[in-house]
Amino acid sequence: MNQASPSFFAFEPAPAARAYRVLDAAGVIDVLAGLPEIRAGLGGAQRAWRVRDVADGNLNAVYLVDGPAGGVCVKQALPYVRVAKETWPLDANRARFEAAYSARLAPFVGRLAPTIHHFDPDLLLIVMEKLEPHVILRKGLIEGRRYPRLAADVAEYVAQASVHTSDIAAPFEARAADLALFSRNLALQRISVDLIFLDPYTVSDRNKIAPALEPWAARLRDDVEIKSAAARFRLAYLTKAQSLLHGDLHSGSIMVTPEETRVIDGEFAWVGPSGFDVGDFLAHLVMAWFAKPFHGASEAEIAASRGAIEQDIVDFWRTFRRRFLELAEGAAPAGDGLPQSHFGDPAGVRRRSDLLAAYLEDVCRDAIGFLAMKVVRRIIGFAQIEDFLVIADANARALAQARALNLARSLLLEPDRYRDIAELVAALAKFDRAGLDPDAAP
Ligand code: SR1
Ligand code: MG
Repeated sequence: MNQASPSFFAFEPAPAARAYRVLDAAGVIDVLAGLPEIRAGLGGAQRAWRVRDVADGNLNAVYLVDGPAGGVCVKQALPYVRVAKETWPLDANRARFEAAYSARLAPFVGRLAPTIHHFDPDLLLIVMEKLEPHVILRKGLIEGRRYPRLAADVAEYVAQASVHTSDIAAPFEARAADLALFSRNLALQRISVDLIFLDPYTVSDRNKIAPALEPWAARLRDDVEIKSAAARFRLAYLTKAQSLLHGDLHSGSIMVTPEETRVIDGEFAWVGPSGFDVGDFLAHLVMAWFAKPFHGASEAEIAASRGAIEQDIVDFWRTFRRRFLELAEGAAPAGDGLPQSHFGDPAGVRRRSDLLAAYLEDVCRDAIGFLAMKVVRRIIGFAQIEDFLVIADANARALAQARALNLARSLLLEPDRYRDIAELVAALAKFDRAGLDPDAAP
């Protein structure tokens, strides 16, 4: 296990000298066999190991390997976008940023992320804890399953990252190191900037637009108020370096059981606005809510699933806010932004609390905008989500998506209506009455 190794942070790829190659299942086994600790953990002879290709996300190869004594998960960054194959080349060095992100957050998030056993900087391959019986959250939500720990666990994860990698708790030298490292994660930031912040508001060959949603796509391209709001959040993403972000905290980046939650896939790591991950997670709960009636469940099951998602939205928001303030109030004196030494007397302590509360309000306002932009990008952009894609009837699918777009537009144009999370939850039912026409908002 070399999670804390400084080599994670030494970003000096020399492609000609490196032994990178795309591994197949047999190649994965051979690599693991050469790692004494992993070999011991799997147990038995190499020929007894069973390997399964379980790649599910858009970008990487993922294998589960089981031996008589245990299992591991192996993730290799491919030199292209997996779902587009060689037609979309992509720098495989993204694995370095994922490994570095995991190492940076491990002291704060502990068991809320998988344990990293090994990183191979040549093969750009991460060997990590095999999560079992965990499932990808998105699949569980589509099946209508309940995860009682989810909201509190993800809130804890995001609050820990938001405080401990910010100027509230980290010395500026550590912040500068994060910026120096993660600002080089350019290939994946190009994807985020294009797919989230630019493509849906313009004509792009990458956009996938259902015919019934063409009027919505035209509205997003033509409405200067929507585009201005989008520009504000795009600029925030590019300039507001508050804390280290996961950068892709959707329901495909979280694995769950009813008892446990693990955040995976930190390859989009970026130092940016703390509201980004908050909004991303909420956006995917909101979209699961709008898609739910079209997943073939009974009325009672739909109502129960939606009620659970609403509760998760509220619990996540409130727990994030509470934990952010608790962590920030107690933050080590190392942070150079709001040092406790400057606010020592009782009046000063109160003033520091006020400043932290204002900081948090700003994070939450940003989160609402990013939530909206994440909804838009999953419906008008390239990387669409199974929550909607499993709806076989194209009209029904477009209807669910149009309802989510109605909410997103309102969040962008009327953010002050959503200062309390209860207002956002109440708006779900309102926009659930929307049709396909963007001019006929409820
Ligand atoms: C090229 S597809 C990229 C998308 O998949 C990832 O999961 C991210 O959401 C990204 O935007
Ligand atoms: Mg991913």
